[in-house]
Amino acid sequence: MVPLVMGVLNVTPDSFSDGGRFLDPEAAVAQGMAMARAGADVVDVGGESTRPGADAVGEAEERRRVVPVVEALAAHVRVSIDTRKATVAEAAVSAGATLVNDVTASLHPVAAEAGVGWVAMHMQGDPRNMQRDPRYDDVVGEVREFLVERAEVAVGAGVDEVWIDPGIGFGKTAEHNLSLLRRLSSLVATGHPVVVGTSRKSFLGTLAGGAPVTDRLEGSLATAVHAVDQGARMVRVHDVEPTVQALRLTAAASPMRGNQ
Ligand code: HH2
Repeated sequence: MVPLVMGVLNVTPDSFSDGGRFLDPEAAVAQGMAMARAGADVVDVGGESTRPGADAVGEAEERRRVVPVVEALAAHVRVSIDTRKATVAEAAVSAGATLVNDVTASLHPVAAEAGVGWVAMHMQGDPRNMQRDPRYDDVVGEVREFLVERAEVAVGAGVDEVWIDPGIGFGKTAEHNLSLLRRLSSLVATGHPVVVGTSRKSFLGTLAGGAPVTDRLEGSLATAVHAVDQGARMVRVHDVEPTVQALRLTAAASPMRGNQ
């Protein structure tokens, strides 16, 4: 199955890697269109940073940031709305978004009501405190159990398209993130399509000897290819063009291609 690429578009002043670059709606729409041309299957529009320690944004301000951008892009590419707020998700869906990307894994009623897809992501704690001292007895088992329960609730509520996401970096140490990546097949085995977002995240910097956020493309590509190799059906990335190219090359060289 051809993996999907979700391009990240943060209409925020403070996102960890592209904060402030796309706060202007015109710049945001241009970036979304460029990602679509580069091969993004979905453009994920967000109006509130969830980086560790980020301040919350008011509902009206978040809606003001995302709605015009969703509206302009939805005619050209599938749009998802990355939000923690039901009202923002509803406004974005009315503006044309067809996927609710939900780091709180609680907005399935919005997706059910609107007849759109839903991504349930795992997070321990909330963005203000999640990286203070994350602890698990069995990170893979706990994340899996949480996501399966959330997915079952959503399916029961009538959501037809349910994705699960381990939430790399959300209340997890570098070692927790690596355990989840090593055993991604355990999430894939649930039968729910898996989406993974490692792009530019801080554990890639840690593993690469302190690489700054501007210097994590290699780690982002390596982990995207790994995730797809393990069965992830979608990767959430900032650098769409290199990711599409890396995934195409990997697919072309895959033994699954047989003698073609
Ligand atoms: N990561 C971020 C935000 N939303 N959604 C899903 N489903 N999976 C993720 O891994 C994920 C996500 C954080 O990255 P980014 O949007 O670039 O940063 P910020 O939260 O600072 O805007």
